[in-house]
Amino acid sequence: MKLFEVVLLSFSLSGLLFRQRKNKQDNKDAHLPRHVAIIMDGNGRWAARRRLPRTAGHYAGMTALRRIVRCASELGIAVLTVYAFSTENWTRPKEEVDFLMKLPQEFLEVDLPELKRNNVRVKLSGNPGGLPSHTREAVETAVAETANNTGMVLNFALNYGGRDEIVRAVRKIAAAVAEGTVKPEEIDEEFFNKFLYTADLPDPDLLIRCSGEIRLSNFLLWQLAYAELWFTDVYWPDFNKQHFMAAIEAYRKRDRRFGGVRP
Ligand code: V0D
Repeated sequence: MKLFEVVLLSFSLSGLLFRQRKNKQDNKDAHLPRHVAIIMDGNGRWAARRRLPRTAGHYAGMTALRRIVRCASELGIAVLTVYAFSTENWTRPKEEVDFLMKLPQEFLEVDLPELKRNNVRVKLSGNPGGLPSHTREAVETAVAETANNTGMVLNFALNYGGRDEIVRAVRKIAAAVAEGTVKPEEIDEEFFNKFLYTADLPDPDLLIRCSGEIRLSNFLLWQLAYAELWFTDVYWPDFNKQHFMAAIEAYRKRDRRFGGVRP
């Protein structure tokens, strides 16, 4: 992005920010996405480029996450979902997995007071059963301590897989049908949605993926059905407010063109 573009974008978005601050609920006119989902990719490559261990990339990724959480919350985004750890990530070297599993504790020790001050509600999407107890307990504490907050939902996709989520939903519904409490005719999209981790959330309007990969990688397969997709070559640890705002701005332009004809 060229300097003048950054300056221009900052101006147009500071106007947006001002409007948002006045009325956080009413973000319809600004065409802001209600729900933004992010695949925080490129931490390992960022580190390799600096001849650093991959763990240093993950750590730098956490700093980037802090930045974007602040920015999204200030803008008045209702839900921010971040892909922190997939069901496939267990195949990584044990040392790397062990390091990653310590990050929720670290993040929350540092950030929970600020998240609380900013009225952010922490949520987990994924299978908590497979997590080490120290990781699960850290996340569960954060979820419990922010349960009554009414501001932005910060949704961590942790031990999450899109197909796994769908299979779990099918299993629960099949059991209910077998038991006779649900009739097959009752199963429609709205009904099915209630069995997903994200049952209480609107679908993402915008998906951001960093680091040049143009894939979904098993992320929110059901929920992303109508999302705008935005890709960038920037590695996640380098992802900043300007990049985030460029993605939001691209969404706003596309959304305006669709007007009222979107589902
Ligand atoms: C590493 C970049 C925060 C992506 C961000 C266990 C990869 C930093 C959390 C976190 C990770 C999760 C739950 C929670 C609070 C914080 C986190 C993981 C990886 C995987 F309640 N960053 N972060 N979790 N990285």
